[in-house]
Amino acid sequence: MLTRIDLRGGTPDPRRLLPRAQLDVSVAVERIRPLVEAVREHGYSAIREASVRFDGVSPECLRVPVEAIRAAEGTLDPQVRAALLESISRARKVHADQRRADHTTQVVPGGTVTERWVPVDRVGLYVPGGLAMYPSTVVMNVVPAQAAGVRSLVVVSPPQQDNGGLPDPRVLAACALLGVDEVYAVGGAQAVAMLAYGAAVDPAGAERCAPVDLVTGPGNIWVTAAKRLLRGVVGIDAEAGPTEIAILADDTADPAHVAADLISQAEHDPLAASVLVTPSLTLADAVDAELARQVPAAKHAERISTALRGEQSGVVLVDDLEAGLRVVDAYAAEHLEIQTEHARDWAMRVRNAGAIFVGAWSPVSLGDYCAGSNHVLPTGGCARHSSGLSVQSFLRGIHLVEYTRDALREVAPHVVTLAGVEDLPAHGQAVSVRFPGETS
Ligand code: HSO
Ligand code: ZN
Repeated sequence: MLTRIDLRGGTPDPRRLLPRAQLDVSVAVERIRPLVEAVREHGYSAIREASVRFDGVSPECLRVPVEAIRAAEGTLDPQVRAALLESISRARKVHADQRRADHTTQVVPGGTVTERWVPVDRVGLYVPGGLAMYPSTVVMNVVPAQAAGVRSLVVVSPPQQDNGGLPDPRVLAACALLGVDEVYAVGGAQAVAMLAYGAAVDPAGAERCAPVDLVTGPGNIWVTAAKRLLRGVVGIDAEAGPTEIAILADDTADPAHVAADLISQAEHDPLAASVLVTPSLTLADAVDAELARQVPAAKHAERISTALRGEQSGVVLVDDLEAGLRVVDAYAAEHLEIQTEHARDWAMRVRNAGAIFVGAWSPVSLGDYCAGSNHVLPTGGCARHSSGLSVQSFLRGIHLVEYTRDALREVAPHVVTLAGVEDLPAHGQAVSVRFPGETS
């Protein structure tokens, strides 16, 4: 079922040969540009028009009433409620440990630099509502923002036809469980534009969504395009593309588990990527047999087989695990599972991955919901330079520079010299003016 890519015998540049979807966000950027402009100019009416056109429904007042958020929590199935609370409490544990303390470095006697970690003031969290509903994504966005100390948090999520134009009730219930009460029934590029520019949210203009400082959260290609277009007007966490799983496995892996894990992420999207990297032909054959058995039995069989047959998925055969390590590093997967002997040792040597799932008992879907880790992770190879969402994503480090007269005087000649080298003598003057009569 999976395409085979045979890299045995070695290859100088595995990155070029690895399967990966080519998503053209720049084309989407041009398509949404007029809509983003319209939201900037006309606010409410442009948002409403886009919602009706793309979602087929929209409430007149785009802000979800607080009573509706509470009511959604009231209708939550007790089992779902318990699972969400477990997910929240595990995520809170991990994210609370990520908080950074301010730190002062004494550079010289009388000269210090303090790094103050200050939370972003107002954040907009995008929660998708297309092929699947993601109350878990509310948890993964809100928990780190709250742990960072963000004061003003707003959630946007597309209106649903079957919920009277409000976002999915489970998404609203998750907001209630997390204490978020500012929610808008807006999705797509128009939601990102509303967050970036701010807008009235009812026909009379009585209520407004104030602009945010940072937008986080995954979304479809239109959301991604709007984030790219508006980066700079507003802060953006990352561009989240279709989900990916890579599995580095040897003969010790259970093919039924490997197949189930590949299927689990393929379930998200026909463009999702599932990649197995293994030196074992026996395992590759066994996983293929398992896929042939498990995929037809899956609820979303069509979506899954499209994803697995797509150019972005496949089995990569390698000479040994050392070569496999080079391949997974070149791929830089959003999620990497290591199902090998001494899995932790291999995991510790990986350089590029959004998150690593170690051994037979840590599947990606545990991390999607209840491991305590975050599931908003870099895709499309961005794990080479970026990390997943964390408390750090919502903090800014501000340097406090504090020098005494003596400490400044001591370093003054160096400042004056460097200012001269750059032909910016006024820079030097700003220091020497403080020490009249002294030549430097
Ligand atoms: N695997 C997705 C997150 C998710 N899975 C949400 C299920 N619900 C991207 O990390
Ligand atoms: Zn998932």
